[in-house]
Amino acid sequence: MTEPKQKSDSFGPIIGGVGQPVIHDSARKHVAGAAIYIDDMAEPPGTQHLFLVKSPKAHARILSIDVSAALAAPGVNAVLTAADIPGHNDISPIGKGEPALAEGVVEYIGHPVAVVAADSMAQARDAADLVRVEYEELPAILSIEEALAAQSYLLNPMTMIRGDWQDALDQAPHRIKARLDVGGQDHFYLESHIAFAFPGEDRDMLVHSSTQHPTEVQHGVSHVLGVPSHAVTVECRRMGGGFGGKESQPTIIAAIAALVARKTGKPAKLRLNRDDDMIVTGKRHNFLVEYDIGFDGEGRLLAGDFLYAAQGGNVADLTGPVVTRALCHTDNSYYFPAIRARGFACKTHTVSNTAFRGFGGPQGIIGIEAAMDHIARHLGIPPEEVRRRNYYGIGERDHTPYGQRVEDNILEPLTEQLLARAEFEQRKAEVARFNAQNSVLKKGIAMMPLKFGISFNLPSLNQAGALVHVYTDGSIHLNHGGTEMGQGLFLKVAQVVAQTLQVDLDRVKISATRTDKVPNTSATAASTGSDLNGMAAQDAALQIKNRLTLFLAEKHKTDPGKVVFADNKVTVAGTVYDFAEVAKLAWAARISLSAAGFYRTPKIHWDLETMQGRPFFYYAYGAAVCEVVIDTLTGENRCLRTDIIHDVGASLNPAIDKGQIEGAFVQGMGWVTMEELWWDKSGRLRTHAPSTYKIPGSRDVPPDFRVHLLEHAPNKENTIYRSKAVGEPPLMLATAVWLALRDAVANSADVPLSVDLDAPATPERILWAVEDQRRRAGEVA
Ligand code: MTE
Ligand code: LUZ
Ligand code: MOS
Repeated sequence: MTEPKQKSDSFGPIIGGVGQPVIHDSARKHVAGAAIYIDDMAEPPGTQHLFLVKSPKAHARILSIDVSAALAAPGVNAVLTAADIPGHNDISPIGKGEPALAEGVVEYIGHPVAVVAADSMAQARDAADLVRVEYEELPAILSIEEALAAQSYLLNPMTMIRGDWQDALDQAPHRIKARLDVGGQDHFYLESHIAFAFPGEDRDMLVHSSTQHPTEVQHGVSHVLGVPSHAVTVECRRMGGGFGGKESQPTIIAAIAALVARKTGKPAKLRLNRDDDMIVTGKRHNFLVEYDIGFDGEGRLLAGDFLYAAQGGNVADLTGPVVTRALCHTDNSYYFPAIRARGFACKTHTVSNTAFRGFGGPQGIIGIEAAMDHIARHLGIPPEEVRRRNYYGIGERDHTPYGQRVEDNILEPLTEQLLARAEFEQRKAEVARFNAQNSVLKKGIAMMPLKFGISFNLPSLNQAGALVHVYTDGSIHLNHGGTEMGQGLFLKVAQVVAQTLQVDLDRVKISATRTDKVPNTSATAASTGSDLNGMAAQDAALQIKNRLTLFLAEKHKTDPGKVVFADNKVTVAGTVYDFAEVAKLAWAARISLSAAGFYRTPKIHWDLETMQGRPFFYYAYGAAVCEVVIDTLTGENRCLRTDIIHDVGASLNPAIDKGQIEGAFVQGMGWVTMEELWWDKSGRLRTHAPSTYKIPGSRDVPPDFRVHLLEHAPNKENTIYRSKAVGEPPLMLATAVWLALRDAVANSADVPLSVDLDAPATPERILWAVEDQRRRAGEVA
């Protein structure tokens, strides 16, 4: 990585332009503790600190709420419930009927019932215990199986069909059926949910929210307060991580903070502690996956019938689009001549699950990867070979189950490169040798490809705006609809503006996302932040550049084509201006130096009913090889080496992109190996702190970790500087760790057999799988 350097006077490339590996704009502030997060903001006198009163029942009717004892407690200024909401108690992102505070019924353990506002957090927390709520318990549905049996759904079941799948299945020479349980995942961002609301004059409200989606927070607050959108301003400078957990969930937190601010007339801050964050807010959906697949003797897919059932929790939230994306990734990189895929959004009395990096894609992909592994072991063909035989073709065998053609397929050359770099064949032989010599430790190795669709599955969300001002000293203010959660979006967009106006990066001021600067934005999600906001910012910068160009051409009585922006200067007819001089001259000539930019993704369309269309502008590709070792006596395991080649098109910032790939992979590894959410029989989450919920630490990172960006691979579609989205896709490459663990389990028995291992592959599950493997091998032998 490079830091913007002092540069010489000679003409050259700008510092910090597109493609340069510039460090994150806040990197130093992050490590020095100088970056300001919402909880670091100075608190005005009178600030109210909030604590939630939460349901102890999974499903119950609220008979009465008595707040009198809590109200009388020291420091307490208000105790509010749904009855105090002046507007509508609804913060749904898509549908209807998702209350900010429980009303009439509670639907999960942790459901916010009331909020206590006090002079300190400790006082609010103590008083929360004094709120008396009477419940009448109702029957609860706590699992996917129970929901399927009761047909308890949040949305109508979805079906995606291509070809005569039933006939093709019946005719197939080989057929296997299996079922896979796929666990959820807590986001575990370092900064938990927080909102700080400031009441203004009239009925105005300014809310600082840790959110990926300021516009949705604005809508939620405006609904709950019963005021127009123009009365609510939402600001977010940065999040301490979001990972999808702050796509829809911040609205609840912000609406409650704003409600208190309105009722008390004082600033109000709601910050969830770690336990409350894990108990009160949604996670990655756990899925039940069933597959029934038909294939030929070479392992080529002929047909598939897939069922994806997601645990949605108490309300729909984003479960519909998550299941849609799972269905759109049933294929991963593989061609299905015929297929049916069904999706179920199950309603359960558990916390509402939500977006999480990959957004259903990981659950879709792990299903087909389990099936690939299954086919390979059934036929005795190497799994990587079965995978490659099923890759989408070029110009043929290129239709996805949802009707989009795979036009930018680079799977085969990418795989070739990876297998060579990873010395795959040689290491596979070494793994076999190791296993022949060791009875307790067993190794496994696996390769998997990845194809991930880029764009929100809902076409209307693929739009963005930006606002650029040039000041007369040549400095530039940049604002756009995207939010910063550590992924480097602000930096990438600033690089785009620097590149477009040909000025050094340090001339561009990165500023907090605000709903009054750029309105009606989409969530920063679906990895589209730089694709969308980069284009919108470029549009704004180009408008200003064009005005400056016309102004100078006229001034010098020459052709606009003769005006050249390069290296902080503008050259026209032999005269060289500093960029700042041009800004000052243009101002004096009364030329506007401010512009609003806009972008919408072309080519995409989607039919919700038939589940056919072109939902994705393009695909991001990648592949990974992982080698693991397991201890067959304890189930303990370790990823020893990982090789990745990932496709980011022409990278906007290779340092940031590499960091995204490494981070996503390790987060994915946590999902498939160690992060286990565990609810007890009453529906209470028992893993709600780092003491019981294990995320990967620095020593879980593969000791030999080789990440490469695919080179010379500009996006074939016209994206911002031909780059590709990177935020989510590499998470799914961690499925290769899980596949390698399955390989190690298979290798723990003398007879080659298919493996039965769910996700996450915790030490217990690996141990059971090894025992199961050896037992079945014994039966066969
Ligand atoms: N990287 C960091 N450091 N922190 C995050 O919260 N979120 C991920 C990914 N990378 C995240 C991250 C998710 S879920 C998405 S959708 C993308 O970043 C969003 O940002 P982008 O569209 O700018 O890539
Ligand atoms: N679709 C999608 C969405 O593919 N990714 C998302 O993050 C998303 N969010 C909301 C609605 N649809
Ligand atoms: Mo990312 S799950 O799309 O916020």
